[in-house]
Amino acid sequence: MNAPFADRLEMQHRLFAELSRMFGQEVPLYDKSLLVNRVCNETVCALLGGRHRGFALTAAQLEKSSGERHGAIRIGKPEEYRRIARFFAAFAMEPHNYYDMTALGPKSQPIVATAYRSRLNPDHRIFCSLLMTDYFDPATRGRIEALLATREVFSPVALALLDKNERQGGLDWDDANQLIREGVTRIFKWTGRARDHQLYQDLCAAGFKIAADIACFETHHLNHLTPNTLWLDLYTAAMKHCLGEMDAAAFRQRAEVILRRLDERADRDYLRLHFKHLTDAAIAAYQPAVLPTGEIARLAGELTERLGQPDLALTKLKHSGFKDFTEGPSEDTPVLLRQDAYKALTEPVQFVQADGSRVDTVHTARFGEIEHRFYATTAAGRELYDRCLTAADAARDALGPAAKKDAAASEQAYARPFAPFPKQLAALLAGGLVYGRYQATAAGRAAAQTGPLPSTDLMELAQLGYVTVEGLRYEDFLPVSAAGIFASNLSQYGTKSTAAQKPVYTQAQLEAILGRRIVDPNVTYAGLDAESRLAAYAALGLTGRLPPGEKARLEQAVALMAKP
Ligand code: OOG
Ligand code: NI
Repeated sequence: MNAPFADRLEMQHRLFAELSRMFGQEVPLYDKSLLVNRVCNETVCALLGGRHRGFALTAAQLEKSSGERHGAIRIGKPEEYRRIARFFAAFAMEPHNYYDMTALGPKSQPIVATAYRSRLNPDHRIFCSLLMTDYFDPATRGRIEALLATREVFSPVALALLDKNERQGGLDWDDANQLIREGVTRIFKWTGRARDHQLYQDLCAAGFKIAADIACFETHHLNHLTPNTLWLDLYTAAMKHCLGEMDAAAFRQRAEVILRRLDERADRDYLRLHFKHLTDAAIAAYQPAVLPTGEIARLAGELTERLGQPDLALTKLKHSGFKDFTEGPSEDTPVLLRQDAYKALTEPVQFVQADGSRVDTVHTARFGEIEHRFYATTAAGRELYDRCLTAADAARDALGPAAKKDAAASEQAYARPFAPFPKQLAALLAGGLVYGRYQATAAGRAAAQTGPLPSTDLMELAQLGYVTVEGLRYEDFLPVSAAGIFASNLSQYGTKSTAAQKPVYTQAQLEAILGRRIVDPNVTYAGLDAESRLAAYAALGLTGRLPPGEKARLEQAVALMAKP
């Protein structure tokens, strides 16, 4: 049967384009940060064009390749949480990973979370938190739950559309557009209205700003919408400059340092990772070149001048400054993801009290994050990352207040513990630290026709030109980074449970709320890696020469990925 249903991926793109438009109207600084990002990305592309002759992006391609977004919402009730899962299912977005934010020691928050995305080649994501009310003492819990019990975020129309989507197995475009409208005009919209000012004040005073942000508002307002950048440090410096935290001379100097690093590292693997639309053949056809002397200084100067134009005078907008430190690995370690943000804005809100009276006040929650994604780590890679991260955090903490004042010293202190991590894709793959995708080349097939190949090692075969390799990109989130983001935006480092005993939360519990399993993204990364290895071995006539058990192991990884 050929039902005339809207394509779910097309729906997803529309939803996120509309969310971005909604958020840009709600938060002018967000719109401006997108412009700062574009200007920085143009500088990166100019450098790439000088280094790889033939590389160029049109404005439209740049716009498209930077159109990816992730947003975050915070939910109060299990029933709402399940509805959100049903909403995103209509857009082919499934829950990935379980993030227990209550189990991060002093960085803990009273929430658990999952993130919605497509399983393969995701473009968009939503980090979705659920407030755990039993984290609180019974009196506070009772007040939060009583308030939440009286709110209805989904309209009857939205609920009917969710039912219809499930009953029919899809929605036609009229219905799809209606569901998107429900999202941007109601479910995720900021209204500036809130309820129960007393509870709000009590929760904030007790150090639970996050609970206040969730319980006292009428909708699942989007609290940030994060674009991707082509080089995070350049954007961060540019924003600090535009927000008045770094003068033009300092920015220009910093931009030169950053662009020099980019020049060192922006090899073909960088192009492969950052530009999905480029084929291997297109990338191979670019002629490697050396930038002319003075080119980096020229680009830095040009960028400084552009950022100084009146349309980017962000000091004119009300803001709370930029985050102190970037989350994630050191800037030279291309794994997982790096994130940064301008801090949450203080915005006007009006409380409508039970007796109808009004309280005009302010609320600080919505912020402006940016991210830069790198290679997905294997279990061994992740373990190494977690170890390096702990050491890097400690090294920076040891600097004390100097860390904020001396950016270069703090960058160095943070990078040193990451020294054990290889910095190049080939070494990361050879060390079994990241996942890859392997493909036999025409040369490899031809060589395999004439006689047995010298090795079954894919990295060795890649050196001979018989195989191409790329790294899989990390498509998920990092709990410690998320905790750092929460902490900076709530201006609260973390929370402690006020229940008699802090409850233990589990993935199974969240799955029961969702009414479905949460996808383990590592199974997908491992499955994609294994599938490509099997195909490459088969194409090169190597399957029979694999070590005992290797073929079965790879087939098992592929089979696991296919499970619902
Ligand atoms: C979610 C914070 C987590 C990320 O990128 O790690 C997050 C929130 O602030 O609600 O978005
Ligand atoms: Ni985020």
